[in-house]
Amino acid sequence: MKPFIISVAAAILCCTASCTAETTQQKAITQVGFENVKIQDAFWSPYLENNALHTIPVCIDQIENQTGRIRNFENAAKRKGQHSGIFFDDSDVYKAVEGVAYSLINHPDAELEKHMDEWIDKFAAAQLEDGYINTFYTLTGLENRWTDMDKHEMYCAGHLLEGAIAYYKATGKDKLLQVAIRMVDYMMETFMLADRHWVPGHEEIELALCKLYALNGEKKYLEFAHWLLEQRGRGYSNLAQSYGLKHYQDVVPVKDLREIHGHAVRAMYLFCGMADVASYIPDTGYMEALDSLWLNVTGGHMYVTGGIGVAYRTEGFSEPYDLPNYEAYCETCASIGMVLWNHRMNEWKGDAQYVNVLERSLYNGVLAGISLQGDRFFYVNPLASHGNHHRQAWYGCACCPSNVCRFIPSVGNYIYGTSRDALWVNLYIGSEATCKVGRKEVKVKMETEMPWQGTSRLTFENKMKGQLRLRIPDWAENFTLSVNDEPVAYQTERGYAVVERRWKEGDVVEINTPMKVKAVAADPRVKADEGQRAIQRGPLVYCAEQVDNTDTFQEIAISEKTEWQTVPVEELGGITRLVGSEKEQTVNLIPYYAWDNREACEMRVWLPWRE
Ligand code: FUB
Ligand code: ZN
Repeated sequence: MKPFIISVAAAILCCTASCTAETTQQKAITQVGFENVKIQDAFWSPYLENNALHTIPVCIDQIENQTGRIRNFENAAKRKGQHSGIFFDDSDVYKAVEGVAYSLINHPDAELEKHMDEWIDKFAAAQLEDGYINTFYTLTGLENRWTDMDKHEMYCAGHLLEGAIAYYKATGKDKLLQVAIRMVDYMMETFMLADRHWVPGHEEIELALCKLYALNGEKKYLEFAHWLLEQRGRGYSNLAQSYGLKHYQDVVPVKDLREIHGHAVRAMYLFCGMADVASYIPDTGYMEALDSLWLNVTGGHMYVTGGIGVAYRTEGFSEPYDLPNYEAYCETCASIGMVLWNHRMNEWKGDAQYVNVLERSLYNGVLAGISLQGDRFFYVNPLASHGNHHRQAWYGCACCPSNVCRFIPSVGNYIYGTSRDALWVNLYIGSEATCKVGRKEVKVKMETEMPWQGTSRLTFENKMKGQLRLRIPDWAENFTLSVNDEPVAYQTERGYAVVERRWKEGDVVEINTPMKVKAVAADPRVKADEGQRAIQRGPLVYCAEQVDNTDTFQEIAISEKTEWQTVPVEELGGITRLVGSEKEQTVNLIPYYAWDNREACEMRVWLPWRE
């Protein structure tokens, strides 16, 4: 097989039944939440199982036994004792609760639920009379609360709220939700209603407040999210001391943001909050800002893996096209943020370009952050290593493991969407789903061999009148589409193949997107990738590890003449290897997400290219 050479332009160039909030702005798509999607997939099911079997137990053990995170809550409840760890460690505990909640939907576990109920009792006991909850300030001096905008009080509250909503949805229990709402009400009274300025130094609360509004329809929570967004960029903060205001996206009002700068995870969570608020409140100007920012991020700040945020010191963005490989930071949380943001952009626009980026970040940037067993994690995800990187069970700053814990079991969120008269398929992941198209409940089943082969079949389990919109991945140069084995007419709209008809129970739609091995060239302005190519097949970016190229690693070079073979193997969870040969030379590649699951060794995504 010959490589197909492309030049990528850029850097490598909810409503559920319980929703009562009104959407005033017309979004193109409403996601089908993971709670209505049962994953049954050769690639993804092991990830969900490993999350339940390994990731959640690792997080619980670290939170409870190896670190003092639960003790902090116990001490806060007694209002005495020491605080241990970092000032925002509470957030990891809430993220683990969120992960458990999502996991309980696919993997019910009464004992685990009881365990979480016990944690929740401890959180409730640590809440102050006025509603404030934060173990760091409760134990180090309440007189200092709300004095330093970078101390993540609202960031922790946002994760509390997200965890509480997830736990309520999964179990019907609202004790944690009541704790979270009391904290939110207290924050509203302290700031918005008291006309006191506050710029959260790490965004997160804004998107969480929108989730609360979506859950209970109480407009004041949406207004609080809007108010917080409008606080930014107006000179109200005390954030400048350490990294400068750019780091915190606090230089101009958010509607005027046009170029990306600052801390990557903060930016992603901010953009999610902006998209959420804009979907309810007209004329915010937020979507115009997000359109520019999206072009800017994907046009000069994103790695071929969908990772973002190159700089170690700031965990943030650098100059356009400054994308070093060995030094790439690419925090796992930032890739998760890319998925969350691009998902919202697609909900707004119904344009597959956002899912193309989402898929890139998901299969490469996010999955590289987790070992195949689900028990070890990367915080930074470089695109080349001298063998000095190795996944760890935990980190002093543990935002990434706890984020992975909640992200993996919610991957069902990104597969299907609906609009008044259409069912949208965004990702091809084996699953059974119940979707609301207009007023009609539609059940579908997807079977697929992705990401290894490009054939996917969607079966209607009841009838539906309307459009089926199937995303055509950007890596597919062509595709075929059939219904019940007969070719079918379709139109192409914003990256989706649209087929309209009266669908009957048992109708089978098959989409076939052949996967070629592609040699991807970077934008010439990316100096770090000069004279090199990255290999991609389907959504997966590949890499060379020294362990597979023992004596030849330093001499690896590929060219247009390299003949590629795909070799499915059982190792590393059942990957498809790529073996490239030219004359006497052979190069062995594995998917980037699977690297460092054996001994620590050299690794490269960008490989020398012989013209
Ligand atoms: O500050 C909270 C989290 O810790 C950030 O999102 C990560 O980048 C890490 O700094
Ligand atoms: Zn992180």
